Amino acid sequence: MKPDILLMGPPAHPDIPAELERDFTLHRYWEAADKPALLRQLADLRYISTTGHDGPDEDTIRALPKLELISSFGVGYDGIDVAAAKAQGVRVSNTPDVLNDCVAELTLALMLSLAREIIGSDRYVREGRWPDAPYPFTGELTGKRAGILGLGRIGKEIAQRLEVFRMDIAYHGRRRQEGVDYAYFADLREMAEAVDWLIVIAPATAKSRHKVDAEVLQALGPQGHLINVARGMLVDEAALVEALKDGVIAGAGLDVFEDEPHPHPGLLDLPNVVLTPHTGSATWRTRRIMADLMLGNLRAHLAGEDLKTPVV
Ligand code: 8YV
Repeated sequence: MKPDILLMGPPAHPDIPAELERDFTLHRYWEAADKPALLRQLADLRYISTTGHDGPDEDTIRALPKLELISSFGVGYDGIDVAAAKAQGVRVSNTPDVLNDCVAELTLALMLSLAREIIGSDRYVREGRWPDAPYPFTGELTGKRAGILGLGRIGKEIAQRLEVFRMDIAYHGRRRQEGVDYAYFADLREMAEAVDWLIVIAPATAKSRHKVDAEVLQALGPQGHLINVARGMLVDEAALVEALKDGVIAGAGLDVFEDEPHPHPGLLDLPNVVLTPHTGSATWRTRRIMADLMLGNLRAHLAGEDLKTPVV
């Protein structure tokens, strides 16, 4: 008999349910009308498949005393109570590294589309305004200064791509990194003041909530742009809307939001923002590799082998 597995939220790749069903009997948590009843029915459950946003939370972990592994799809795991899992001896795995290129690519896409006003230009052509006058000049990335909040694995891929644009690169994080030549700022506000582009790619933790607040935006200044490809909670979205409206900063490119899938309504009418629906890793190639790694961790555990990419 196949063991049970609980899929917490909608699959992050369309093939995941069928692929899980090869080895497991699949239960869909988010679709269950009576979730406590489903957890009672699955009291002997050993495996969970999830993403970094769909849990499980502490109560769910506690309701499953035989749980062995939470295999998550995605690098960030802020939606999973890892401390509760650890306390109960439950392993957690994620899918780091395999999405670095993809997220870095979207970061550049947001930056280029803001700097060169791709969306406004596209509208200009479609609206038939080109014959009347050329499109107004725009900014560009070349030679500008970028500050990366969170120079981790994805942050470094972003930095490499920015080097190609001959941008001056700085970073802020808990500490200066050995062997990294980019300028280090111990203070985020000071970095924001020194750069034209502030790029957020740090993990969501209790300490990183609203790290980019009104004061940091003020420091970024009227020529400055904000990019967030990490988690919405790192940026005070209400303060960002005000800053964008009042010209405190020039613009923003956002792939993530505080209350997904509901961006702050104030963002929707602003011409100086580019919004994408959390698609940093959402390409066929990358999502396939992430799915393989999420499934690979489950299969490794089933076979009694080491997890490929453990969190705890
Ligand atoms: C998600 C992400 O995995 O990796 C992360 O941390 O945020 C994404 O790649 C994706 O949105 C599926 O939930």
